[in-house]
Amino acid sequence: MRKFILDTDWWTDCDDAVAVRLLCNAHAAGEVKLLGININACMPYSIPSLDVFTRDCGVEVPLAIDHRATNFDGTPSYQEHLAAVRNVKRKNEDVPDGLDFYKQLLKDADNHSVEILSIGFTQVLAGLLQNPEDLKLVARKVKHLWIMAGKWDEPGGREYNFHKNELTRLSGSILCRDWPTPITFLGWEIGHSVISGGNLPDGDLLKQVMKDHGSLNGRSSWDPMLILLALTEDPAKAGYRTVPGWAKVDESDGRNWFTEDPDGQHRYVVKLHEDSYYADAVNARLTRKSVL
Ligand SMILES: [Ca+2]
Repeated sequence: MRKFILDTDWWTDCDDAVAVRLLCNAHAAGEVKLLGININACMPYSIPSLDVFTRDCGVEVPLAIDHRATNFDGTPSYQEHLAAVRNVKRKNEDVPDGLDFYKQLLKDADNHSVEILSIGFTQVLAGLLQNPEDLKLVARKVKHLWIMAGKWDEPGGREYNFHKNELTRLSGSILCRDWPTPITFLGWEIGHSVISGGNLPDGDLLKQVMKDHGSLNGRSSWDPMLILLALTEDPAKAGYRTVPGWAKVDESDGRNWFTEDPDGQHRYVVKLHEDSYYADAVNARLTRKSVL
């Protein structure tokens, strides 16, 4: 069975919650194994809200957080409310730091067996590349990195996950330069106009999240589209063509660049269908499967 680790900012946008619901449903259905989730932006309700939300999806997996990542601007809108609706089992202080979490999960894994899903900032993943031993561990255990980041429909594109601040620009630059496995990028231009999560039943916690975010009628689908692409595995089956080559992020301004090369280890996806095709595919997988 395919094994995944999710890296999410779980921060100001609600498409992370749509993505987590989709992935938890796949795990609860026995389709894939979710080994754990790391949050790469930190506020007091980060782990409490994710703990409540994932257990509400019938999933209880290891959680972790970058405890130092408290300096991202913005006002997260749904976490405090989520943490208040059920008993919280885990708080921020109860979970390991993101780097230790990855090292442990990867040490325990078979070679080339783990796929990483990144739908937020990349400083923890880039942090794994700083030490030669950790980098070897990633090269040995990770099979593929699927990442929502970048804007690939123009040279020098700028996108939030890479461009947000000095730390994310540097991390994106390191990640593109040094990450040792193949990478699939899903860019800003793919998910922006695909609106999902707007038809949820009353009483669904995801509906509460969408409402608290001000997106009751749905939200752009960057993160859930990345999850669905990774779950489908073959981009052609998920409705995309791919462009192979090498991605690069400029650490000084956060702009991203792509050099096409048929032998490149990186690829970005391009949509082959109308937006409704992808929105329907995401919406079809959002119904909560079970509750813990
Ligand atoms: Ca995100």
